[in-house]
Amino acid sequence: MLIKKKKSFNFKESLVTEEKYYLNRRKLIKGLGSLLIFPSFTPSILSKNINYDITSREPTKFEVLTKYNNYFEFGTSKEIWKASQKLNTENWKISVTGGKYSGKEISLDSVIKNFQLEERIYKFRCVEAWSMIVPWYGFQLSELLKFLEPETDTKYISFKTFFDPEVAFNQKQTWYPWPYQEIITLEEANNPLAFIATGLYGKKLPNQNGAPIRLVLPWKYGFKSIKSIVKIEFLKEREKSFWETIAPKEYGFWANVNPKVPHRRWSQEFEKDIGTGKKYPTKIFNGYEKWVSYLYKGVDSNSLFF
Ligand SMILES: Nc1nc2c(c(=O)[nH]1)N[C@H]1C(S)=C(S)[C@@H](COP(=O)(O)O)O[C@H]1N2
Ligand SMILES: [Mo]
Repeated sequence: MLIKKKKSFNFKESLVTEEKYYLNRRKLIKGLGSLLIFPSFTPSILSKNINYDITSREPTKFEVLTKYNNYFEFGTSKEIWKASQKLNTENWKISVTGGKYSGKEISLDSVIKNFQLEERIYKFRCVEAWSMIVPWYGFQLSELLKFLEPETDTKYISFKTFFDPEVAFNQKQTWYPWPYQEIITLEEANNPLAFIATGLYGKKLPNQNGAPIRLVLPWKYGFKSIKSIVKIEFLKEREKSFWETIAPKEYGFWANVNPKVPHRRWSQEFEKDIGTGKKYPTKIFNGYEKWVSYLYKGVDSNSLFF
């Protein structure tokens, strides 16, 4: 798989770009096909994310992406965007257990400098049967792993969100197993699709979307894509995630998108685009099968989804 990367990412330019620019650029990319040489005047971000763009659906509008969210720390409704503004994302630190930086706190700003930011337009599918098309930017999770140098016998990687009930009022609900935690295998984490987002639509990630740093795993149900990460741990054994602890039969460890395995309370055969309201058939691995199916060879297909 070819991903063209350029040394410099014109960050300032992307910050001032408008939604329309993204829409038009995407048309341009689609129209020209994947083996194209970009003319020299093309901004550098144009050379990114061609290969993983699997949908012809238009990116969901910024207004929609940022006003319809799941972020349980700030409440159980979709309207948490205001409440989430209380989170201070300045001077963000991530503590690491395992690998080269074990026991240390690393500053997000200093880590990000080591990576090339790139844009990825991904389809994002929530287990609640809605979906959206998001122009994320950030870097490949595998880059971060290279930087963190986990021990060679690492099997799983765990991510945790902050715990601060003073900031996120729903964390006062003590029956939830806070903090939010998600775990994936190291092999999954090294898949080129696994992405760390620090922004969307060329803008810094809004708080409600998981600022300042979140995971994006487009072939899995949305709950695996954990927001506002403060802790990364390299594990030799699997632990239970947040949702697996709450309802293991509904939100399993693998959580790979699969139209054939219904949620206990609804079908997963279709999904509704939150921007247009249109319904689409759900695709296995959310349409990313050709990049990820090798990860699950020899695994009982039903066990993948809960
Ligand atoms: N920390 C944390 N991360 C989270 C969640 C959450 O409640 N808390 N919700 C998950 C779910 S269920 C979904 S569908 C997506 C929603 O991402 P979005 O609000 O950017 O669309 O975030 C996921 N990551
Ligand atoms: Mo979700």
